[in-house]
Amino acid sequence: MGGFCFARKEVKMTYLLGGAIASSQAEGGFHDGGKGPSTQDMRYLDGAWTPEQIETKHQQSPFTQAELTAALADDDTTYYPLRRGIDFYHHYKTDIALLAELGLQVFRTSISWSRLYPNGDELEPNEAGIAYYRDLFTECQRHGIKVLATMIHYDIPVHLVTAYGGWQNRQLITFFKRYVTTLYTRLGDVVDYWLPFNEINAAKFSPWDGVCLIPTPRAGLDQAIYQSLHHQFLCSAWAVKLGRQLVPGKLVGGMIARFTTYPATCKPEDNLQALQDEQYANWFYLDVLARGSYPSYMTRYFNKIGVHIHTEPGDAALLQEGRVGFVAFSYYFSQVATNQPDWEQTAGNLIMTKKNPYLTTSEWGWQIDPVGLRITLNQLNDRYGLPIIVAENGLGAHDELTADDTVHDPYRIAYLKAHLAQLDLAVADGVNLLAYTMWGIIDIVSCGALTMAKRYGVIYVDRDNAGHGSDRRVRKDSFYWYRDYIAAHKEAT
Ligand code: BGP
Repeated sequence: MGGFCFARKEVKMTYLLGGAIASSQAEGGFHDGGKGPSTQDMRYLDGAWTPEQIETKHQQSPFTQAELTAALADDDTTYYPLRRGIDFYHHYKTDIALLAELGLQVFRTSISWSRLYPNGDELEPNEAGIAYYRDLFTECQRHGIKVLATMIHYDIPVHLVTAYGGWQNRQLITFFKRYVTTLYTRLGDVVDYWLPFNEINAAKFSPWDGVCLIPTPRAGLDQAIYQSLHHQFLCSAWAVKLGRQLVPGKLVGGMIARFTTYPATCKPEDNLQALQDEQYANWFYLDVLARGSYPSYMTRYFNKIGVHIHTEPGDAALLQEGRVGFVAFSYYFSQVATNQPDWEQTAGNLIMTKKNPYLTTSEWGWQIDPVGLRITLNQLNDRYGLPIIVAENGLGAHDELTADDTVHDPYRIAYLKAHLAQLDLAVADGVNLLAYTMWGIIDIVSCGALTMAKRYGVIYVDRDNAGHGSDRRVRKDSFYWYRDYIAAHKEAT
């Protein structure tokens, strides 16, 4: 007789434990190896623009090529944190050796498009850029560390903004296809997992980072954001489709910044608000990437805000064909949804959010919520049924180098311990977890705060906010704790 039973079986914790950085926040080497200027190199000009900030800026002229050139020229007299990073470009061999000492199983970093194509629209790549990433990833492999490479972590060559208007221009898809083909053919053998875009929902909450929009009048802002995003969705689909041909067997994924959202009360209106916040800020992006079409709730939303996305024949089929092989997210905090206007606010990652009275916050006001990580993992698993990568998670804090030449960071250990425990619980819940890459495994320049004051790493970097310091790397207490945790995790798998 046929049938099945749910037998008791041991759940294996086979996911990989790792660490993550991004090229624009770590590499430096701003002029080296033929690299062209990227939009993140220019970030000091504008800061991270929220729609509200853009509204106040929209009457200013957008940057001209002349302004950009002038800004690039005074590079040697002024310290721009993102241009200098932590000089990972010149330290990667010793940094990877430290990560190997940590026992890291997977390392996530991004490739700078402007290192491979300084202007973005050239026909041939810059060989020095390819050689750099080949060396870096080969070094990881040599130490038995897998590589998760992000193709675009916010930055694109500046020229693509000044000459083409950035992601609003459909022509960027042609340039991206050239870039991604080069990535697969020249680096495909030394990369294990690919992510076309970091936090693709940044388009909405941080338009300069997400879709590289120069100041746009409020009236046209939503239209510009969603049109740009449509082009990014198509690029992601191309990355999946070309990946199938050029790097068969390798997974290409999609990523959002996850804003786990709870209704403030059991009032139906708060629940409706939570549902819609989730749809517009989170699910929309992964629904397109993982399900391969625009969800129906966005038709209602686009009608409401007056957005009409220009599509071309073949777009819908491409989105279907280019569905991602895994979903990924960054997780730093959870938030509350309510339509009660006077609810207390606090900060979140590049956004303001509503306060949850049951949670404590980081020094930057971000609400610390380990259980929310388990909830999110379950939600993603239920919704998409795909492997999942926690691509970013960590605690930004002020660290102090002590007289005994280390950093005592029990707060970071407590944070990691609490969040990592939720991974095992989620896997026991049935979640298909592929990997966890802790954010800022080595101290890097903070993306939102644009300083070295906000540190995430288990490895301290001797560099201050003004750019002074030896760049010496120092193991923090959390280094030894994470090393032992990874060792025990490996033992258990
Ligand atoms: C994410 C970005 C990262 C990183 C992180 C922490 O949104 O993908 O680049 O910076 O946030 O943010 P911050 O550096 O502002 O603390």
